[in-house]
Amino acid sequence: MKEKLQQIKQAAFAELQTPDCDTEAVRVKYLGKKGELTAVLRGMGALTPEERPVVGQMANDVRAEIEAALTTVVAAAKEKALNDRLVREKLDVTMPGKCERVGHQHPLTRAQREMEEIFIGMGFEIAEGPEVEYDYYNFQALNIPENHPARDTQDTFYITDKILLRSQTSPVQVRVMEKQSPPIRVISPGRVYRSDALDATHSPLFHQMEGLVVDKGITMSDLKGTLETFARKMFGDKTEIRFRPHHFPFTEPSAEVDVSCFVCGGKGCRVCKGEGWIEILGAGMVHPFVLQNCGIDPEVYSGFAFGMGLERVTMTRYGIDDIRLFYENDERFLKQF
Ligand code: 2NM
Repeated sequence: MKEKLQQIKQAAFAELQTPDCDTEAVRVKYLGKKGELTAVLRGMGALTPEERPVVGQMANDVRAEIEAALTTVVAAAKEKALNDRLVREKLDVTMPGKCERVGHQHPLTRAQREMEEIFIGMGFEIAEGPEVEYDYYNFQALNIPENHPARDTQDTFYITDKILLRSQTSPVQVRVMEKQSPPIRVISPGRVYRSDALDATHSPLFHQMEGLVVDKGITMSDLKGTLETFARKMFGDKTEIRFRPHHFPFTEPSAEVDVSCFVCGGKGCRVCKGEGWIEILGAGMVHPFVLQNCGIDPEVYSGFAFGMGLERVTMTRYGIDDIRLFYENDERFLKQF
């Protein structure tokens, strides 16, 4: 029996020394309820009374030694696992950080936000509406009946006979006039569409900002004052504006509006092509028919409206010579703003 105990101890120690030894299995196999050491203790009944305490003591010693060895091996395994992890997850806190690349607003978005701020400062509200519009709102309500020549210059994309992609943001203002009664002060920025081939100055999708004011006693001088204030905030305090007679079906009288060149101040340079003036806006007094179409009595109320292309304003401002640059998302272009 003593030899058996020595064998158990040696076998247990040998197993504990094998690499990646399953310590729990060793514990069960040798020290468990059905383990080898327990089996020896069960057989002690066959011993003489003199032998019993000796063998019992020895069995206890063997158990203690195996337990001690187990504890050592388990502790060593834990430490090795921790060391492995520390090596694997090594972190050099002195390394330079990774720099996140921060984006910024697109030049068109910036121009739009800037204009919005200027008009909000003058008491305007922002109005939005659908890009897919009824022919009625885009043309008819604006005094452009079927077969009107303005339908050619504003040729757009048709979804059906009666539904199209808006060619201007004025339909938004028609919707505002239908819903609200004066006083009305809104701007409507947004995407518009024209059936134009893409080249350096044309795009089938571009952006407009239109404005509308309707109230009792609104006159052309309100229009001039509003646009002058806008132009000076947008292009500089010294900017002058100039009205030239024009024709739009939805305004009467109508004008094209120039701003004095913000580069040369009016002397004539490359940016204004020697003119001293840069055309940026269309404007006029809302046609009585348009007011009437929207349920506003033109005998009581009058209004002015204006519209400009965001691309055009932004191109002039930054000296951009090709409209396509706005839509290509080439970082070499976008980074410059
Ligand atoms: C322009 C030029 C002139 C305009 C007219 C209207 C409405 F809805 F009130 F009739 N909204 N915008 C207008 C007038 C737009 O863009 C060059």
